Amino acid sequence: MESTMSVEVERKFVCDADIQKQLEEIAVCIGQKQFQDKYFDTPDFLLTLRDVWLRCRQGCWELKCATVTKAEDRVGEPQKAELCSRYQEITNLSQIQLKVREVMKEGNGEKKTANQTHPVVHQDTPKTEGAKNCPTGNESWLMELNLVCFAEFTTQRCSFTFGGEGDESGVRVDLDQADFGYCVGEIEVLVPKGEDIQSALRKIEKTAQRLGLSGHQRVQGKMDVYLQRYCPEHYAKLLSAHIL
Ligand code: V4E
Repeated sequence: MESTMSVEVERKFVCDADIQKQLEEIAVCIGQKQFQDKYFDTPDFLLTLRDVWLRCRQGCWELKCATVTKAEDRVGEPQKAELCSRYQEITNLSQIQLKVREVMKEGNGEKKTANQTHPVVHQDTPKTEGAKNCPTGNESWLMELNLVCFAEFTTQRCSFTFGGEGDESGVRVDLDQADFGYCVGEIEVLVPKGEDIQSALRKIEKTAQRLGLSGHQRVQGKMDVYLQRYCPEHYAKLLSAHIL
């Protein structure tokens, strides 16, 4: 049975035409695709303020949960770790619902949220074509848990891998272009739950060196830019909580 839990270790980088050209020379393009993401949270951001990200991508539910806090991430090899994010990924809907309830229960210990009616503040969000099998946001479990869609965008993705068994085996590089006009690259390794993260961090570092990525600055992801532009209140709260 395919595992529905793994840890995604990734490093984002600034994507430009040179990197794309370089990847075409040293890696294998494994395809291009377009997908629409819808992200859900309570109106008072119970999930994302705990670094938990619920999304529906082309009809498939996924939950990403931070495996370490930002402070823990600075212990050990700080530079390498800070550039790389690690999130547990859950793709089984029952497990997702269980985890979401668990996170909300913890959150509700601090604050009662059920039936709150604060509007989610959006500023002229871009219009994307709806994917046929994506939920409309009124599925019963979403309503029961007071979950609403706070971000929706479409991405064009070009993916690359490196052949062989060497330092770059299992490494994937994605070049993403979001429909609201932001491009970002990601070097990522998917680690089955319980397996060695350090090896993934080393592989990412090697790949970054090979691509000539010298910057030590954290690069914004699509969600950072989306929230900054269209949901400034939500963005400010995540910044204050050191989530972004
Ligand atoms: C915003 C966020 C998450 C949602 C997914 O973000 P990301 O991995 O950037 O999206 P995408 O489309 O590349 O997903 P993939 O196809 O790789 O599964 S999960 C965690 N965050 C917060 C976050 C953060 N704190 N720091 C960094 C560098 N990225 C994301």
